Amino acid sequence: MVNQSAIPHINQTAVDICPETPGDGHSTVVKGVTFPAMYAMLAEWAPPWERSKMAAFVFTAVFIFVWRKGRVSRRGICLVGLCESGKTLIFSQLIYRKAVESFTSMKENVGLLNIENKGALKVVDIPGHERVRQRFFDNYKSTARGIVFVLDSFTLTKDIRDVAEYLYTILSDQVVSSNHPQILVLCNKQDNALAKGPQVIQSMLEKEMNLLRNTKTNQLEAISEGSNRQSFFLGQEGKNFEFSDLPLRVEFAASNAQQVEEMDKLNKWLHAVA
Ligand SMILES: Nc1nc2c(ncn2[C@@H]2O[C@H](COP(=O)(O)OP(=O)(O)O)[C@@H](O)[C@H]2O)c(=O)[nH]1
Ligand SMILES: [Mg+2]
Repeated sequence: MVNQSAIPHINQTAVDICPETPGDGHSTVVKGVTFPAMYAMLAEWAPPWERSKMAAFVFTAVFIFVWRKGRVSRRGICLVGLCESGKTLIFSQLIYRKAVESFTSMKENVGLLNIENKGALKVVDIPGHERVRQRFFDNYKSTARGIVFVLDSFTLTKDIRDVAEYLYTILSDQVVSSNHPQILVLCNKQDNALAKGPQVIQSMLEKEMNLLRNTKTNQLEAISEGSNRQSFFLGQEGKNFEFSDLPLRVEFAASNAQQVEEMDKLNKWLHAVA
């Protein structure tokens, strides 16, 4: 947890803001008139043969309106990853422009990050502890415009199974699959001489996610004959797992959170996503 009293408030910061209620601002009421009421009014004037065309048009317009509004209103960036991967240090570098020593946190940190010409993003540092991380992610996932999955590029060899499990859970989450936030796998702690680079990490994770997918598929088929298969099967059937087969955009980048200037890939990605 970041020591708040020691931190200058550079941007507007808002620690522990409640997440937006999913669906907020998605109402299709325009100045007190609902779309169904508008349609009924227009339908009275239109000849009968034009009504089905009009219904299709209104339906498409409402769909685009709601979809765009949902995307525009999602301004969250979730920092996720195992404990000790560097999430809180990255959070403090982004929000306070300085490194703050942190200890294992059981609570999220929330702060606003202004992106030039693009408005503010709400950055949320989700605790990595296995017992609490899902609950916090569930609170914020529907507001996520982007998800930064942080990993320690040095300890990855030892932690590969845990890292792949957590990443698999996030990528197969139903809200994530339907909202399509952009995903960045941030290969942190690159200052360690034995750290693996992003390309090697990508192929290590692809191999591990492939094994995991086989295990999960076999387990599920053993108990329920594949009825829930669609909800977690990632990638393409009949071939090894690859990130490029996902309907989500998943990118890989390197960082050293101890030096702000070595976080430029993350900053560029945030700028593109905002
Ligand atoms: N050498 C090095 N240490 C880092 C880096 N990022 C984080 N750390 C350190 O790793 C430890 C865990 O970082 P923290 O941000 O608390 O991890 P979190 O549990 O994911 O929030 C702290 O001592 C950080 O100073 C990095 O890029 N390089
Ligand atoms: Mg932390």
